[in-house]
Amino acid sequence: MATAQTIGKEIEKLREEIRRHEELYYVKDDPEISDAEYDQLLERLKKLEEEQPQLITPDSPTQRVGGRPAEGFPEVVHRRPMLSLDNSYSIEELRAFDQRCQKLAEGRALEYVAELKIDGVSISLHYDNQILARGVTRGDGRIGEEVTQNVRTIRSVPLRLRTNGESVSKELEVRGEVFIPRSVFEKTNADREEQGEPRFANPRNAAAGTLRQLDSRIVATRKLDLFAYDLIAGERKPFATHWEALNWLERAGFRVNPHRELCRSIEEVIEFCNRMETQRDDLNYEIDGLVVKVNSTALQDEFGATQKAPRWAAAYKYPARQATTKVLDITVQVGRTGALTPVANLEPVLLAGTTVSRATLHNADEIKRLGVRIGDWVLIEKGGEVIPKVLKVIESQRTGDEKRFRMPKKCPVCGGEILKVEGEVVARCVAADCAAQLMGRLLHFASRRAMRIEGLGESLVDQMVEKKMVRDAGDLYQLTLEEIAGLERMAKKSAENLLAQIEASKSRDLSNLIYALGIRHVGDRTAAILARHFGSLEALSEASETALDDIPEIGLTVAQSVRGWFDDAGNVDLCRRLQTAGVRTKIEQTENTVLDERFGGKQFVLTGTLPGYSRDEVRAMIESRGGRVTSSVSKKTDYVIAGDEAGSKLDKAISLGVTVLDEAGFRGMLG
Ligand code: 0OX
Repeated sequence: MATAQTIGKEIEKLREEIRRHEELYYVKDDPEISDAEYDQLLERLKKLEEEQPQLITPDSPTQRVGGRPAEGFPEVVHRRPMLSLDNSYSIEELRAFDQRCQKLAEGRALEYVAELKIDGVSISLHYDNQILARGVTRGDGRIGEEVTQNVRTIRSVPLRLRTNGESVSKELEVRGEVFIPRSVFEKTNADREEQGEPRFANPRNAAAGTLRQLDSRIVATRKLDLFAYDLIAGERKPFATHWEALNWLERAGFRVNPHRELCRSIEEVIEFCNRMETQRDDLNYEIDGLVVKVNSTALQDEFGATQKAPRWAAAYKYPARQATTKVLDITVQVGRTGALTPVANLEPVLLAGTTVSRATLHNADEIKRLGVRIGDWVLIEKGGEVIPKVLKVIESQRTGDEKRFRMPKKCPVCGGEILKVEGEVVARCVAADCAAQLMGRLLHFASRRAMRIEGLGESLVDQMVEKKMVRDAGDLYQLTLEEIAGLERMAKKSAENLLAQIEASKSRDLSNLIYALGIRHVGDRTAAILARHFGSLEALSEASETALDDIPEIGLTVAQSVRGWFDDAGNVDLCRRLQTAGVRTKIEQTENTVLDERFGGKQFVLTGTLPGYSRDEVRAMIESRGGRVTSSVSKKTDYVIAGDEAGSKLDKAISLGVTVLDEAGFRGMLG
């Protein structure tokens, strides 16, 4: 029998454990357990405290809304606390939420708004006279951190609200969820790995970590995004319904998640919930459930809140997409840069509707951290990345027959040397003639954002490399119809189509070609900047490291990488053969000169000084992207870039409703 004393001991132990995980999660952005496991610990603590309410202390993790703010940014007290949500884990619990609301409504008609629960971090945005004044993180719900500069880099946060002639309150607060799109999350982690930094565990940690970056230029590169979900004017809600508030937010210039529904009963909410669960993987952001809110703001006020959460809203959490299975083997893949990625080959298991037989182990450090061995039972999770990841080893299932895994000393594909640079976590095959690297390079060359050679997929490239038909991308342009038609599963018609695709790829833009070369650290945007700056492959190949580093958007890492690539005789030969084959290597008059649609055809006015740039530099950056710089502000002006000691042009811009960017905003726009 559990006595009050033994329960007391368990409570203390649980609190300690939860506090430790909260610190890992909220302060260090480096959780050790899954959310579901954390929720279980907290639920257990709540249950024990309910049994022994006299043991509840104000410092118990059940008595606060969330984690505490990290150091480094000024603290701000939220005027209205940013409450968290009560979680439901089953449809029955959702119905119970409805029952509670029905009771509180005392017979009055109830409507609900069902929204997606974006797996990001909540933020509060303050607008004074329609201008963004402050962005504050949720923090512990009562006190957050001021991260205005970082928020400004989020493109979907309007710096000025559009009022469309409606009168609006002088002080408005917009709340929303900051998140990192899946595609950006994957790239961010790949970059971090390359720089020898630890991977973010999930998109939410990536968003939280990014928002707390002290350098807003780094934030700008991460492409955070925001969905707005709440509107407050002073202390009150300005609209009669939440639905109207969401629509107003959209009109004011915010991104409001399009997957939302006005429901007349809880059954309609449940239907929405089931429908969205099947669409979950098609979204470019992570969701972990949905949020149901009472639509009438008068009823919201009436229902009020508990210490922790409003009574008029609830979160429904989708079941965790986790499964346990056995690691049959660990193999190593070699990518186009020679990077070795260990992969767990799993006993096939059904996970969120698909059969999973592989999970990434990322790198040797990750294997060490997890302690995973061949033959282990592991917990895997399907999260923001394309392939599932191993969360942890279930040590209690070990038999003693498990085998430790060691990263190979030689490349598993070509037998070549492997190099691990001090401070980097990734080991690479450095052999120049590695077939796996060549395959990766060719697939990258043919990919959509590069030379877009449709039909040149894995199986064909594999055969071409195997038969030594191609040694580099230049050889693709020497292939004959007979050679292509001679490959397995290649009908004459398909061979003709592929040849036509290869021919068509010769006239892609210079920026596509530069990206296609696969130079490390040169993504498609950097490639576009280089193309515009140098105008030809030849000029780029001759650029010194200093000349490259002098380009405002190019850093030293990229400059060194580009120079190093062109210093390699094999690469110079590849460029020469591409040119001889008739591949376009110059910017042509006909080439799309608008690099970025945000600048193309837009009118800019500069006022004041930007400490990071000279006026001429700012002008050049705008014009090279297809924008125009004019001297006076008018209704036709699209953006005013206001630096230090901005003059009357800023006042005029504000009075005319023209979007105003400061230096951080401008950098954000440059990407
Ligand atoms: C989300 C999300 C979070 C306002 C009332 C209680 C919580 N993660 O997408 N919070 C809310 O609502 C607040 N809505 C959401 N959609």
